Amino acid sequence: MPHEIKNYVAGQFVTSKSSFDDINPVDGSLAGTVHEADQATVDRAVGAAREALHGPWGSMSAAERGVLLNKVADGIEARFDDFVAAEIADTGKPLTQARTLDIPRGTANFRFFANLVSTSGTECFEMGTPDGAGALNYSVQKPLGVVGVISPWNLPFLLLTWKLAPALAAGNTVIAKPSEETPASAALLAEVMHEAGVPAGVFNLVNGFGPGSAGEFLTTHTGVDAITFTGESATGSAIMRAAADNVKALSFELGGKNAAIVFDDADLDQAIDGTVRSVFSNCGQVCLCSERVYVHDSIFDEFVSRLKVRAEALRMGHPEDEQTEIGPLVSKAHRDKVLSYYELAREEGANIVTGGGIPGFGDERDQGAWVEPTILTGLPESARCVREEIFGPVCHIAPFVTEEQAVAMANDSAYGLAAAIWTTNLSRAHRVARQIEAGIVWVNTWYLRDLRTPFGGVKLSGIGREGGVHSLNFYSEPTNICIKL
Ligand code: NAD
Ligand code: 6OD
Repeated sequence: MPHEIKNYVAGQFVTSKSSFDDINPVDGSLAGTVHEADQATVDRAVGAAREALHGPWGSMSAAERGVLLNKVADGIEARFDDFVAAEIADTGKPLTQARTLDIPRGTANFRFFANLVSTSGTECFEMGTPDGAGALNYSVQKPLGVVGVISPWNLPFLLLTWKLAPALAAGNTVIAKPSEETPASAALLAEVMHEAGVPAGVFNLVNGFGPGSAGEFLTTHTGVDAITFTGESATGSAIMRAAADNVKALSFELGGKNAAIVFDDADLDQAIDGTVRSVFSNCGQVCLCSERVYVHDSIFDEFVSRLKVRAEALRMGHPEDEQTEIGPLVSKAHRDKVLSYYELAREEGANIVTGGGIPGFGDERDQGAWVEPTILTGLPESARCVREEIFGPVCHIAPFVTEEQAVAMANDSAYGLAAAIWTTNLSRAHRVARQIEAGIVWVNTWYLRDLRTPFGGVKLSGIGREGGVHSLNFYSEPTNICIKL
């Protein structure tokens, strides 16, 4: 039964005149109808958020906000299966992944920042003065104000809550705009916020698109103090321009074209397992996925043929099937983009080791957004398929001979989000990791997360860092108070 998704403004669920379809990418069926927020709805949300800054929310201590956010986490846990079902209906991702990663991380995000903010303090400096009496400097940490949270479709609930939780923990009020492709889990979250007793106006939800819709209304709104955004680098540029007029604070987690380097001293079983995960997880739709794999010349052929066997063995299936390892892409529009890169790879002279097309099922899934896991070799480093983010289940594998060459190839990118290094040589691991131009470097693992660590990218991959105190530092700012004694 398709669901109806409303906006949530000033503590009320509101409809609008215009709506759009929420499509299930497994088979192209209608998952729901979404009310698109117009300018007036966004204006009301901004007004409610500003008012709430000065209401009960503004006078709560960090510890009291923490209690409320832990209640939100309890509410997500109580409706765990509903959240899993919503995430699957929007994305087609395997149930096993939604159950073990997406939804548990949403809960963990709230608990982690609720607890962190409750135990955070500020700095204090005693200073000398000419009269010998001295002075005391201390700072009070204040929220930024009204924060617009704009999130993408690939890990919808994980990435939305990764921003919402610290923004709220730090005392801001928020207006969330989830991706138009994946609005369902955010709508459930609005219900949980409501039931948990989060004061009206503290959390608002507006649905819609980017340009000419809720996204642009938020980024150009003079009542919004900050924008936190995860999505494509080109969208980041557009938001930066839109937000420039009233100098909003910006936090950007953007695209990637991540490298993996497999040295000849790697534990090959471990490197292959890890590369299967880092290339094909979530059907390649994780910003951290490896799209460029560099393998030492002496193990290149063995690596390629073993990865091919593993890619071809990935079980494509219905998300609800516990055996399923890989689902469809998020939409047919995104599939067109990924397929256009498969075509471009052929034009650029790639060797298609496996995949390169659309799987045939002979059932309703033929109406969905499926593509084959794909491995490419043989392209020059200048090829567009090696330089541009594809964001699908695909990688290009190239050989290298020296460590210096591997580092240079990995760094030869406009992006700099994450990298994975596979080696058993400890000195090499340290030496190479610090030379890589990326915000995150994993050694002998991939996507292993500690929520306290800095998360973000360099170059086109973003501005700033999220995680632990880095998030709290973005979502709040200190006022220094100097007291002459
Ligand atoms: P996208 O940039 O198309 O959309 C992201 C969000 O921005 C959506 O909510 C969309 O409606 C909104 N938006 C689009 N144009 C806008 C505009 N002009 N003004 C305001 N809002 C606008 O990204 P996507 O396709 O949803 O997500 C995939 C991209 O996100 C990939 O590039 C991926 O690498 C990146 N990503 C990065 C990270 C990270 O942590 N660095 C994490 C996840 C995804
Ligand atoms: O795990 C996280 O905290 C995080 N921000 C993951 C981002 C994944 C990108 O698709």
